[in-house]
Parts: sequence; structure tokens; C-alpha cells
Amino acid sequence: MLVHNAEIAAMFDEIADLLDIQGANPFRIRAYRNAARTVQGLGRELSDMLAGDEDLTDIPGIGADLAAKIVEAVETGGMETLEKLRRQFPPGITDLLRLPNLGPKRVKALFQDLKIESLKQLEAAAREGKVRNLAGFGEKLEQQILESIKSKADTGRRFLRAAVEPYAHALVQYLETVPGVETVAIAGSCRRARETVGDIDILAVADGKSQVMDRFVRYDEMAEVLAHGETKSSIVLRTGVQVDLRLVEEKSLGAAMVYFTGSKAHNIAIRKRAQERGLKINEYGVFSAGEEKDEPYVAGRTEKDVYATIDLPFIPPELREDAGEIEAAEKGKLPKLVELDDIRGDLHMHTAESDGKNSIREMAEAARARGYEYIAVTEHSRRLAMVGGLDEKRLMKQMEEIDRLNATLKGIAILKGIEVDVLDDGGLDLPDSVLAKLDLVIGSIHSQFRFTSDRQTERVLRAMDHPCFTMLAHPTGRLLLEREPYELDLSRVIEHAAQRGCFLELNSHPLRLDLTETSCRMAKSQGVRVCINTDAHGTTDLDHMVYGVGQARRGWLGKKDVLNTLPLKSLRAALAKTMGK
Ligand code: DGT
Ligand code: CA
Ligand code: CA
Ligand code: ZN
Repeated sequence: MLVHNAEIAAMFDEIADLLDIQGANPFRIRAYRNAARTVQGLGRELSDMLAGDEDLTDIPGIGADLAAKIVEAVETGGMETLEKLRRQFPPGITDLLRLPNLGPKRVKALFQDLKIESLKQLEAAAREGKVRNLAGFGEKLEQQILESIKSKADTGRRFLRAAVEPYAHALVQYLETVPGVETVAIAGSCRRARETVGDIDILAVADGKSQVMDRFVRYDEMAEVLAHGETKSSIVLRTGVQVDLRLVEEKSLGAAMVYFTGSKAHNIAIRKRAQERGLKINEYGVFSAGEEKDEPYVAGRTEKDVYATIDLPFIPPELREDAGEIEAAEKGKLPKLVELDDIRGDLHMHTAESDGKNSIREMAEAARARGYEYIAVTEHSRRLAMVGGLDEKRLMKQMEEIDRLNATLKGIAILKGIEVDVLDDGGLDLPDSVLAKLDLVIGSIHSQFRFTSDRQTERVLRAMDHPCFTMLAHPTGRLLLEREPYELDLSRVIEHAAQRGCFLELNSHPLRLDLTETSCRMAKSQGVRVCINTDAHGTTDLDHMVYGVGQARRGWLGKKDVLNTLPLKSLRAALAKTMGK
């Protein structure tokens, strides 16, 4: 049995949840919580790393104890620690914790005082007005609970794309081995590189006698078969992700790819365009919609052919949201989107000097192995003492170390930076005299997430006005599926960045992807360059760059719009300018 990262992450999350209800040591809870995030965004399968005899404790946030649990999970499919905890609680209890208004204290109260063990029971109790009387609840919270149960039912469950993609790729590989199968391709929101996905959509071309559907519904990670037909089947994998597989004819593959890649809004727009040309587009092809009933086939083999029938060039999947791409394509104004290969360096990372896992040299060598020209080392500043933030003295020492490394390391340049905390009033957490010695200064909001929009925005604008401010890290502070962004007027921030001549980070961590695609477009329209960083806490995290690039592409960014596509010399000049040098 193959155990994927997402399953291991889910186990760690559940352990953290249950420990939380138990009132266990917060540090222990946080360690599991962080491990879940790390594993989820790893970009490589832990089972592969183990098979290759790699040391899991090299992964940021994974110590010997967590590494042993990962080994246990990969070998047995479970964790004894989790089993023990589960035996102490009813099974529906973790669903309660996932409601936005319910922390472990409240879940414990619901469980102990009202014997509520599931969302269903909670909904019933809230309807009957029983919940409001519990200590620390009240009528307003009861109402909010009902609303969040409802909205949860509305939106359905979504998954991080990064967490789901390994499943999609494994399944594609599996299907490709089935005799008679010619092509297997991923479509849907996965292909459009959305941050989160509702399910996995796969298309296959196979000869008539192929067993592909039978093999699909017997995939060994399948938990449930929802539909089993000749051309369409759906299964649910053990982790809860649904996969839709459709078998299409070769002459329809392009049309089916367009249709099932979506988005729905994009499809509707191109169908309308086809109608205007006396054509009909569906998942089988493009047909001439004449008077006669037999509707002759016009095209459908490739996506390019399909778009050509409606006088459009190929539109990259990341842009297919009916957000102006069709108009742009019509005018020949589609952007040439940035690619992973265009990226020449990574300007935000941490080392073992603070809460990272590797030395500066290891980070530099790993970056060089990925073909980069440069990196910047950007530790946290002193205010984040909890994660080893640097004060002036330690930062100066690190700068000397970087000088020594730069003198010996060939083929990669290490820039001196800092991820400095933006203080409540917009000041920076280190003195100007030391900041001025660096090559770049990244400002981050790590506190006071609850400021009003006005106050938060003023805070960020003040920070940007600092003479040594290069870029704003993870500008909205959101964590996908976990934490809403803080209130911030990003359009003012972007306008200000344009005037100030500084940059915005697009943080590539699969949980952050912070900037959104809309903000990327806004930045581009104001001429503010975006820097795609990984914020790596270890060498393996450098691989997150691909997710940042995916997001940038969804945000219409080309090579010129992205700061870290510049060669070293021009990059240095661009950075120096923000530092008043
Ligand atoms: P997801 O799964 O929620 O992340 O998003 P998608 O875009 O993958 O949506 P999904 O899986 O429901 O359907 C895959 C694609 O199939 C979708 O992007 C467009 C196409 N599609 C599905 N239903 C319809 C429909 O009712 N009309 C049209 N025009 N296209 C549809
Ligand atoms: Ca989908
Ligand atoms: Ca689907
Ligand atoms: Zn960072």
C-alpha cells in the first residue's frame, strides 16, 4: 500500500486536533500542526524519499520523533499515537473543530455538556437553541455556528492543489500502463493551476477493447466507486478526493481537453463565440451547425484546432477563466507567461541560523543545482525570538559569513537580506544603520492581524516609505483553507509600491500563494514587479517555486513582470535602487 503525503499530513493534523481538545502542551500541538503543513507542501513523496534512504530529519520542522512517525505511517498506513487518541473520542469530533468559530475549548464543552459528537447533532442542538446557554457561547455564536455549517455544506470540500497533484500524477502513470491506452491527460482545475481543487479530472484515449475503466475502478487507492460506465467513471480515493475519468476518441481529444479543462465560464464564452460563427462546440468536437441534422465534424483533434475554428490562438489553461483572455486573444494581446525556466534565483529563505534546517552553503548549493544564479538569505528579525530571529549583532556576523562563502563558492551569488518584522506603527524591527548594509530588506507582517483595514494599510505604507524597504512578503497573510487574509487595502498598497519603486512578493508556499491572481494582475497594471519567492526553510522547500510560477501565470505575469527573472547584475541594480543606493 502506497501512503501519500496528504494522508500523513491529515494524520498529523488530526493528532494536533485531538491533543488540542485534550488540552495538551501547546508546543507539542504546534509541532504536529507545522509538520502537517510541511508534509502537505513538500513537493516530493515521503515514501519515495524513504525508499531512497533519505534522511527525513533534513526536512524543515521534522525532528527524529516526527520522522519515526512518518516511517510508521509509510510502513503500516497508520500511527499508533493517533489510534490511541482516537479511542478517547467519538469519530465526528474533529469535524466540529474545523468550524471557524469553534476552538478546542468550545468543542470540549459541546462534547462534555451536550454530548454533541457530530456536525449533525450540533446543527440540531443549535436549531433548538440549546447551544447558546453553554458558558462562553451565547445567541450570536449559535447563529454563526448554524451559518458556518450551512456554508460548509454549500462549498463542499476543497483540497490544496499541491496536496492532490501527487495523486493525480500517480494515477496517470498507472492508467498509462493499461494495455491499449494511448494518451492520459489531466484536465480541470488542476490543469488550470488553481490554488485549490474540488476534484481531479482525467481524460484518456484508448482503443475499443481496452480495460481502462475496469482498471480505474479497481485502483488500489480507491475507497469508493461512484460511477462505472463505458466512457465516464468516478471514484473516491482513500484521502477523500474524487477522480473523474472520461474516455474520449482521438479525434475528440482536443475538444474534450478544452471542455474538461474549463473553466465553465470560459467554455460558455467560447461556445457563444462559436454560435456567432455558425458553429457548435462541445466535448466531442466543433461542428457546423447548419440546417441539416447530421452536423458535420469540423475540428477537435487538438486544442489549437478547436481555438482556430473560432479565430483564436491557443489560450494557456491558467488563463481560461473568462477574465478577459478571450478579448486579449482576439486582439493578439495574450501575455507570454513566465515559466519556471525564466526564474534565476530565490530571494527569500531561512537557514539554520534561525528556524531553517540547512546551512547557508547547503541552501546555496541546492539553489545552484536548480540552475539558479543567486539567492538571498533572509532570516527573521529579533522580534520573532521564538523562531530564532536575528538581532543586529548576529546579522552582522551572518553578513561576514556570506562574504566568506561568496569568496569561495562558484556559480552562485549569495545576497544579504533580512525578513524584518513590520512593527505596529509601520517601523522596522532593526536599526537603519544595519539595514542599510544589506542588499535587500523584505518586510513582513507577523503580528496584529486584527487591525482594521485602514490601520493595517497605513502600517504597510509607512513601512514601505522606509529608506531601506525592498519588498513586502506574503502581502495578505492568508493560509489557504485555514486562515483568512488580514484586512488590507491592497490596491492602495500596490499604488504606493509603484510610487515608492519597491516590489511585492508572491510567496510560493502551496498554503500561501500570497498574492492572489487578481492582485498579480493589479500589480502588473501599475507597473509593480512581483518577486516569486519560496520562503524556504530547507533545501527541499526550494521546489515550491513551481507553485508560485503557476500562480503568477494565473495572474497574467510575463517574464518582465517578475523581478527574479533578471540576471544578477540587473537584479543588484534594481535592489540597490530600493535601498537608496
Ligand atoms: P473544481 O473541480 O471545483 O476545482 O473545478 P473544475 O473546473 O475542475 O470543475 P469540474 O471538475 O466540476 O469540471 C471540470 C470541467 O468540466 C470544468 O472546468 C468545465 C467543464 N464543465 C463541467 N460542468 C460543466 C457545465 O455544466 N457546463 C460547461 N460548459 N462546462 C462544464
Ligand atoms: Ca475538477
Ligand atoms: Ca470533475
Ligand atoms: Zn520567511
